[in-house]
Amino acid sequence: MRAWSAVEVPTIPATPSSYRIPERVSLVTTNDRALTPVGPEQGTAGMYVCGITPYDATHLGHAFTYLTFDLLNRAWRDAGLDVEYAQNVTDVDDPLLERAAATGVDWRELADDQIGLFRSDMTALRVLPPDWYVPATSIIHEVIDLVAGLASSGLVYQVEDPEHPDWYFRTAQAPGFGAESHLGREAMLLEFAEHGGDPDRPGKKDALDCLIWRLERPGEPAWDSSLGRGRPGWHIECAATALNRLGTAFDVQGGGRDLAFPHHEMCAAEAVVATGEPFARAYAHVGMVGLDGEKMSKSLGNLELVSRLVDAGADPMAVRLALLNHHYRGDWEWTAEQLGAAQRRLDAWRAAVRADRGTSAVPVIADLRRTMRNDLDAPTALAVIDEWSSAVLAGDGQDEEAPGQVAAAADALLGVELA
Ligand code: 5CA
Ligand code: ZN
Repeated sequence: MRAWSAVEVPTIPATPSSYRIPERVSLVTTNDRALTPVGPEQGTAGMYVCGITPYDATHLGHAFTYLTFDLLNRAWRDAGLDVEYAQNVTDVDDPLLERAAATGVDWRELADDQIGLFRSDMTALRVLPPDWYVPATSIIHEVIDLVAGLASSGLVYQVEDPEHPDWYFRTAQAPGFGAESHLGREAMLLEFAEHGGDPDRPGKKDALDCLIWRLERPGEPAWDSSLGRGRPGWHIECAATALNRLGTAFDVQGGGRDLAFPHHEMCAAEAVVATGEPFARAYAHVGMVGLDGEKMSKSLGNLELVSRLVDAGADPMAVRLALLNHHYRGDWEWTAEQLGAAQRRLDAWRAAVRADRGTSAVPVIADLRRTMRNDLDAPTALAVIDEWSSAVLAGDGQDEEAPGQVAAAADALLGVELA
């Protein structure tokens, strides 16, 4: 499936080597818990970012997550790497089917509508599209093949439930289990219950075992398979999607912080057992965006939507700037004032890049590269451009090329189009 409209990324002038910039992009990864270079020294970086469950419109929390990995994509490209990027769409899962049933809408129609909205939001925000945009319903055969690969490990079984003997995987038996999240068993059980797991289901061999194939229930979509008619579990969807496009040991798996456990740990457990190789080399997680004192979430209904802001007249580049004003790893709360402040910043930057001349772009570009390669420090990058644009608006500098060069750097590294 084509993801969304491609975005042209301008090239920015090279900075002289006297400006020392780290060669590699580094992140504070969840698995290493320290600043770690991510991506190869040269060649192609592989990135898998967990996509939406399309039952409600894209909110600013989702947008913040995809924007974060867009910054990583841009930083890698700027550092001279090619990037292979895959993203899934969880277009068959409990919350989607429950919402469809509750509202009397066909689940497929609901999913397609929401996928459409998501794509137009991503286009408006100038997020570079993934190379593969993969609905779960399009890879059922890949899931079945992966389960077959897992089954030879002896870690796959049918739950003791005569009515619904669904298929499970003995997650906690996987080599290296826990190395991504660093959680102890008690914390894992709590997180599992909170994020789509079923620790209390009778008939499982271990509370942390995860569903890999759910047998058909009346009124639910189902596909024929060697495991019986049914549909995939959640983690196996992402494991199959990533492995079959990026291979094993790809560079980064990303998503919001709510996916660190169980989702990413369990994807990795399945992939490691099926292939004997590591899944992602690094895991990166984005802080939760809140509204009115709670995490913004579809289930709570406390949402601010990209599409609503844009329909109400917001410049999508101001929405992007408002999000970029927060470092990706922290939790933060959305307020309407942040959009006003971002619009004022955007106006100032646009006025500055329209000037005939300004102070040199060379140190500005070096500082932007340095800050973005250092754990995607977007708030500091914004301050770098603020300083340059204030100087230009105060009449400083004689460099006629500087305004165009700063505009190109803001676009290439931050995705903020100023022209
Ligand atoms: N389909 C699964 C991933 S395979 C899923 O979690 N879908 S989602 O629609 O619930 O979330 C999509 C992405 O947005 C995930 O990476 C999730 O971690 C992230 N996300 C959800 N809510 C927030 C929030 N409030 N702040 C930041 N990121 C969020
Ligand atoms: Zn996922």
